[in-house]
Amino acid sequence: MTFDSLARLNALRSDHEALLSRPNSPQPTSNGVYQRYVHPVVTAGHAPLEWRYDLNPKTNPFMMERLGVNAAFNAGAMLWNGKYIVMVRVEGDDRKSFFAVAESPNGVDNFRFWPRPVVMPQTDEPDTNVYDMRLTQHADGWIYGLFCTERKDLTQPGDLSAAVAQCGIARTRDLVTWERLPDLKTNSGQQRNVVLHPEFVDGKYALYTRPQDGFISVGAGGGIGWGLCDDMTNAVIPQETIVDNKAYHTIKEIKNGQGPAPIRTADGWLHLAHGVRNTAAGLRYVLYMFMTELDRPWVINHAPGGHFIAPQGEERVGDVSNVAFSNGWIEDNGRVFIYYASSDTRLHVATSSVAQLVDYCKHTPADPLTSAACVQQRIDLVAQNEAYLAAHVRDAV
Ligand code: M1P
Repeated sequence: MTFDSLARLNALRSDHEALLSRPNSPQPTSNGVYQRYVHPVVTAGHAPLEWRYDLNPKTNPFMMERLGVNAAFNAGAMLWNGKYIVMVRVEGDDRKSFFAVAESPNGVDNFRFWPRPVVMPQTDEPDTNVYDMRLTQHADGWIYGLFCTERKDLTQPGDLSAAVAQCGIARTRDLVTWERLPDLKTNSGQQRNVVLHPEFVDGKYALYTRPQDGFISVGAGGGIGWGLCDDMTNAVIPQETIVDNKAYHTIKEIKNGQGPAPIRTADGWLHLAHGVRNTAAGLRYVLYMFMTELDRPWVINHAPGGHFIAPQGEERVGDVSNVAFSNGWIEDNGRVFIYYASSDTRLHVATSSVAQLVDYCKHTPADPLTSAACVQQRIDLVAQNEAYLAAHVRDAV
């Protein structure tokens, strides 16, 4: 029996091209806040064949996948040369993540990876794993990538799972060549989900942080923090203030974290974040929104209750099930493309607009924190609707 490696390669190429060029379309229904799409925008299958296969039939006669890609998810995002760019967390079969840029002409389909993954320079303390890059086009002219760098916790040699998370920092002018800067220094034991605000505040760089005592558990503290630093080439936050706390019996009871850098609007800054609660089936990650004051981006003035996006249908299942996570969105002429990943497996888009998101934040009631108060919210809504309908019917007559 002979194996036709060329035929197999041709079949692989044609399947890959079909996936990459597959049109995406809006789902038939929407909640009026945003529009989900039928297909994920980036999956493990989008990774170029050249990253996975040795294409030489002499050295790979069975055309086997040599370096498998397991998942493509949690992506930073930005507009770049008129294209929609996502900085994807690509995870190999070996569990290590790396960053890679994929670009699309319209933000909802035809995402194609650039030819090579990002080569991230190392600090003196090499990363074991890197993930979840937040891209910020800063007023200083640089594009910053802030990400989680994970290393073994050497103080616990007997515990193979003991790890330390810190905020890695790199900057670029072209998304290809990266200058690695020292990790962020704060007074917290560990950090994840750190995001650079796009503008100077009081002449300083401003960062959203997520202090945590342990690698998974945030411990007694947690919440979304805020701190200022003088210099991103030696980023130190001497004082960190929690501006969005986790709270009992809410969608952010266990922990939370800032998503992408906030979007400036005439009404204030739009923020997207994730909240985590515990359940009998494990942690559940959902997305929520809030707004902060324009001149004081650390002061929350609108906090709609409940989740904004929760994993739905097939999104609920993956390597880490029941997770919706976002670290990237793009605002383009008032239209907003929200890149969210499901269950640590694949990347989706939901589209909305600044007008819709501001309306959502300003007019969605806050979480009243008890069942009785929630019932009252609905009673009030029903009464309001009855009054409106009565007036409307009278007007019509
Ligand atoms: O597995 C769910 C998410 O867990 C972490 O987020 P957090 O620090 O808020 O718990 C991150 O590892 C994230 O990448 C992952 O999606």
